[in-house]
Amino acid sequence: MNIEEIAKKMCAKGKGILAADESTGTIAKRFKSINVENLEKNRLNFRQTLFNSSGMKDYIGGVILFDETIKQKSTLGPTIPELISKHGAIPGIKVDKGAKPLAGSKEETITEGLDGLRERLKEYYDLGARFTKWRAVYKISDKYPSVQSIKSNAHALARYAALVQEIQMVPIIEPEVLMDGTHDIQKCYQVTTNVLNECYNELEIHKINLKGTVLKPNMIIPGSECKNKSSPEEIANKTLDCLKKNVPNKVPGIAFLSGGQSEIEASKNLNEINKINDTSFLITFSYGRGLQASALKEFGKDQQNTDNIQKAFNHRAKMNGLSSKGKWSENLEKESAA
Ligand code: 5MM
Repeated sequence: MNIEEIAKKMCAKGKGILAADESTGTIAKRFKSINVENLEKNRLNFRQTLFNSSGMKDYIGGVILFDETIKQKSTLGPTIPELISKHGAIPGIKVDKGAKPLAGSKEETITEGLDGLRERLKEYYDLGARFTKWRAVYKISDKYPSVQSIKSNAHALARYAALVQEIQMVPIIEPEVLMDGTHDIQKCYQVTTNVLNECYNELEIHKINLKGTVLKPNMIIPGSECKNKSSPEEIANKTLDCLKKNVPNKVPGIAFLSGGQSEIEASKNLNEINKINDTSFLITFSYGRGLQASALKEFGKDQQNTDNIQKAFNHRAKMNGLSSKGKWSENLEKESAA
């Protein structure tokens, strides 16, 4: 498959992406919330249980892994990338080295990881990865994001994407405007507009083949502490409007991050977006918490109860698969959960 075909397969109708690329620090937080010790064997057990779920085949087009995970052999026999491929999904890898304080604007971050990236990509390709992910993070406040943060992160994303396409892998471009704060939905719309504009400006300068990319953006939603809540219809309309105005048509797929929304909110909003979707983009999910929160709870109750963990994961995967077609409903949510 060439990169344009891979990008389409990752976002195929009814399917989305499982973001299981939590770095050791992030998975530590997730495990702490369920009182599980952050040991390599526990991380492997949780992740291989998800990757071996029956829901993978119908609803998951790709899985984003962390460096440790892509190199692990499952206790079920195959390596982790083999296990994912066996279930019909494409293995991918997070290649950034995290968001670090931005010199000159230290309350903001710049995502690092470009040094030595060409060599790391070769290693990941040989391990079976066919797509990659790099996440830039922008916070909203009275003075942020700064022009410095918008420009430097877009530049890094474009340099990353160029290296990834050089080795024939698909770069997921993830510019995440955080939902933390009291800002309203309009502010999120404006900031996301500026961020996306600068990203596509840099991607053009770096001669990226947009048909071989996937965008992983935030939805347009009010800040988590904003007093004015928005309906799913408003979120869907504003999100689609922002994408139509700022994302070139050549981009084949858009896979949202859940960004701290609850599992149900993330499904409901994605569904609403796809009910309206009047664009040429395949619009789907690339959720971490939005796909794993319930399964993680089950893992916390009993790490060996594979059935319950997989049931929880299969349910969320199915619900989001429906949302990616605009076919989710509250009733199906309850029926399928029961
Ligand atoms: C799964 O979490 C990813 C890794 O985060 P760290 O590098 O900070 O450990 C994260 O990039 C994730 O892919 C996206 O934020 C989407 O996840 P959510 O939970 O927002 O859907």
